Amino acid sequence: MVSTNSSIDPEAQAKLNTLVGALVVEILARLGVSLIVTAPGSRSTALTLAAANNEKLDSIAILDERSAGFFALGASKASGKPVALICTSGTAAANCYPAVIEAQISNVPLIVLTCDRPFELRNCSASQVIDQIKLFGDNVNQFHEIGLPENSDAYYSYLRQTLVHSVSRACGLNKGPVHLNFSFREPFLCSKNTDIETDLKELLTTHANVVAKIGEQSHNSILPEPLLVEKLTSHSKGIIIVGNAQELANDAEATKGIAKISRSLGWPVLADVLSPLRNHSELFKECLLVSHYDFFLRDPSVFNHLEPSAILQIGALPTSKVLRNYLQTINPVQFLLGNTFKNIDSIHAHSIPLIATIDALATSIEPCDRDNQWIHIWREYEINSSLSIDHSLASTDFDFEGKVTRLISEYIPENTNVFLANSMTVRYAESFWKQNNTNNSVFCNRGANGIDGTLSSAMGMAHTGNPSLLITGDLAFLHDSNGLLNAQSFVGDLLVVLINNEGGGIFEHLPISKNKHFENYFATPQTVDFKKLCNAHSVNYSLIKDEETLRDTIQGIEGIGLKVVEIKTNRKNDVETFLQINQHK
Ligand SMILES: Cc1ncc(C[n+]2csc(CCOP(=O)(O)OP(=O)(O)O)c2C)c(N)n1
Repeated sequence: MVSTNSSIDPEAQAKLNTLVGALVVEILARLGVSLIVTAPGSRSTALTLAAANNEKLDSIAILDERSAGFFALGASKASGKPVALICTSGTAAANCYPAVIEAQISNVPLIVLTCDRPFELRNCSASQVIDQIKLFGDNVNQFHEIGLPENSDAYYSYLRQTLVHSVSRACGLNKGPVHLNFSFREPFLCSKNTDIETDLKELLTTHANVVAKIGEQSHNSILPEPLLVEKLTSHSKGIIIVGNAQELANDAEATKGIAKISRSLGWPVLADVLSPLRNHSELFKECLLVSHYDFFLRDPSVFNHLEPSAILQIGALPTSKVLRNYLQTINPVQFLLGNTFKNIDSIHAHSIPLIATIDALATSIEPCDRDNQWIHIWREYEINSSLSIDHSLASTDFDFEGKVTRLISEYIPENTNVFLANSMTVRYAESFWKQNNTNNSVFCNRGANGIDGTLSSAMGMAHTGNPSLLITGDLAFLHDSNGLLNAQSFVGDLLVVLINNEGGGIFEHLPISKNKHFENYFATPQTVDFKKLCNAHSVNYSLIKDEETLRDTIQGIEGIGLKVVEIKTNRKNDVETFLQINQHK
């Protein structure tokens, strides 16, 4: 046991808090947490200082907890590793909620450490106290109320094993956020004369040892039920739909596994832009990768030629309403491949869960007899659609958002992560993102579809990682303009392509666009001057008006730092152009 005096002695209390904070952070580092995002506050002093002092991991301070939460979320998505978030008590903790929800739906291992008053200061009008017990409800995999620091071997063992349990709940098969609520009694900072180092060394030697880095473990393969494999392979006319499968970004083997399944079954793969597959066209050259389903399935007369008897679905269905309508009309058997026990059937199809990992399914399927005609028909539709879209876009002005998106997919360099904002950004990308062979990963907060936290998520994704590109609408950007506050501590390259159509372009596609209250209550155009906004945050900004400048900017992404490029579009014209292009098939 380390030597501290009575816990009511202020100096001993401060020392105990400091030691406990350091122990927590050290254990997290040893469990595989490599980044901690902190938000300033007094109650969290011990944890924050420990994060700042620990050389085994990276830490970054972010003022706004909502941004901090999304920054941590983006970093965890991109790395596939657990990321921790530390904040103080009160509404600070509540501001992490949107990111927690997104992490829960998207299976992101976010470890939220909120700090709280000790029990004697709760429920008595003490300042900055809210009820933080189970604050995030069922939106976390696990909640732990951590007992007040105590200088005993029993306490330190309890603390270590609670952290082990929490990280394993965050990183297990069903990944997701966990919430630990820590109470700390004042004071938090030791006087300069107190010797911490000797006790800290002893504490870490005795109590920080963990058996393994949970956050870096890969999961075992899960073999599929043979009977279901038999049923799956009995269909010669099938398709594979890979929807929102962002996690494939950190699983190259699974991506190759999908290509192998496709080859073995002889089934084309319809790939949403939210899986990395569209950026791995080379892997699918022996079978077929389809990107333009949203274009050619608009015409129900094609359903007769493209009627599969079975579907293998990986990830939640793509956004495309056109695809959903097609599936509901033909109503084939759907095998829902996954290992998280999540219901990914939002159309209540004639479906059955196929519990397995992709690699295990890939090795369970022997090459089947191919129906070459089946692949040929799909290939014809895919090629013709791509040509038709290119043809239409050639005569379309630069300021059509669909064109900007397609150009980005053509010019983006290899090893660049992409983040797509919600709203029309992700929809235009689904329709216009061209297949390429960059191997790039694509991310989007598609769990809860929020327009909040967009910039911060992208900054988290890009922080100390690959050069990255965010495409965002103006409202999504402004919703999280506090993310710009982190420009100076951000390390990396993030090019923000800001599509400014002066409001919510998505609502132009809805009947409400004809309502007299449309502009004020739905489109809600803002008056912010983006150049001035960027200047105020010392962030690089430029306005782009032509294809060549866009190309040069994108191709020069490495070393760009944080830069915002604004492209002005017209939301009303965009609706018209989008409809016209889709009618030209
Ligand atoms: C947090 C949150 N608030 C509100 C919405 C509803 N919403 C969906 S799209 C949208 C407008 C987004 O506008 P913008 O980012 O400019 O993109 P555009 O529609 O022009 O593509 C709004 C308000 C939401 N999805 N999330």
